[in-house]
Amino acid sequence: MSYEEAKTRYAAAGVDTDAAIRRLKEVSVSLHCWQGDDVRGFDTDPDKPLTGGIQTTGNYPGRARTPEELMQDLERVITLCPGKKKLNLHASYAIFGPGEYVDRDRLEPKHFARWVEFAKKHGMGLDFNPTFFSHDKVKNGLTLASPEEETRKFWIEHGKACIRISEYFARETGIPCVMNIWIGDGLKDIPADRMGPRQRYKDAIEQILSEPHDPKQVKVTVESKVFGIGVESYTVGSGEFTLLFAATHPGVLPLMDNGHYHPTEMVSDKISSLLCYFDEIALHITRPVRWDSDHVVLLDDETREIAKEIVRNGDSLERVNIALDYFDASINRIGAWAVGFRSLQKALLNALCQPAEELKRLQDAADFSGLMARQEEMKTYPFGEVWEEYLRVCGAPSEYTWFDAVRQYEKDVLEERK
Ligand code: RNT
Ligand code: ZN
Repeated sequence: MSYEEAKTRYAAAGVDTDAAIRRLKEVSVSLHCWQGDDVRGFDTDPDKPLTGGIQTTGNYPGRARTPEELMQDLERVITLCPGKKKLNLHASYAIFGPGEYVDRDRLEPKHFARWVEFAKKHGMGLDFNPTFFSHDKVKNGLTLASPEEETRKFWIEHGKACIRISEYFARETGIPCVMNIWIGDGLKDIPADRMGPRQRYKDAIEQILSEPHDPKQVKVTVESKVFGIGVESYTVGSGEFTLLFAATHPGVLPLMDNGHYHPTEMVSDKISSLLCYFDEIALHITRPVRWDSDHVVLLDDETREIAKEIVRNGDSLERVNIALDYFDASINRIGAWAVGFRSLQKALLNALCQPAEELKRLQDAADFSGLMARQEEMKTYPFGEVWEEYLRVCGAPSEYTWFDAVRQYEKDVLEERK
């Protein structure tokens, strides 16, 4: 079947596939830098353990070890992925000059100048994350919620430095920067004091926010979590905590990571609730397998459903800041990166190719058998041809051949990294 035939088939269902393709081309998805090097970064010893309750598993050869290697890999990934991208950086990816080093509380825009150059070269905006993990000053698993004044102060200064860097990103690229606050602070076992750490965390974020910034340019988000490895009993930044923090602090947006909820809780069901109250929200799209394992995003049911919720309801697409968050060290990292990005693009394109108005009408008319049948019919529409057309329009490689480039890159570049 050709694209023209697929288009006609969709048109008969009331779906304009050309319009869907045009629409998706304008949607930016934030590509996380940390899939390329197993979340190690460059500012501390890369062999230091990853802390904060997150974990990368696997030892596939070819990990990026330097900023140059990471940029080289990112360039490869970018060419494999259709659609508009932002680059999502962590503060731990600061690039120092020879002999230069400053701790995280002293980071400056200049330490990210090469990333700005990279983003400009690729016409991308930049998003940012303070890095509250994998560092000596994580004390007893705590950062912003630590009972030690000095520890807290260090991390507050880090947060403020990151606001200044985010402002710089927005200014330089002309695209607003989403700055996400996530801390892994928590306790392994039953706490005696649940309130104290939360009060300290609240106060610490407020201090970070006191750093002058334009909330239209630097969009501060707070990410919740249910539990982390080694901190199973208590998480300071729980769902209620972060959602209410965002709700009570103008300009702050909630960020939902779909690995951060109990297994039967679905982020796809939460998006519309949050959009009833917030002008904008943010997402980390990942694939939790039994826990927050951060497996590579696939075109699975929940990813499709999240995508439908993002594109539904008129202006929702403008109000959701979409980012990816996964890290798999057990397979070719370039392939992992691109499979995740391409899968999300497929889910979004598929969502844009649904007869949304008709489906809503069926629901409102209580025609539930019709609704079920129609939704099932749409699953076997010739979506593959629409996807191919989108890839063509974006100049990205076809679904039938794209992985050859990954194999070739592995041979030419990754295998050389010994
Ligand atoms: C951890 C959070 C957080 C991190 C990144 C590296 O559970 O999901 O977003 O994955 O900041
Ligand atoms: Zn996340």
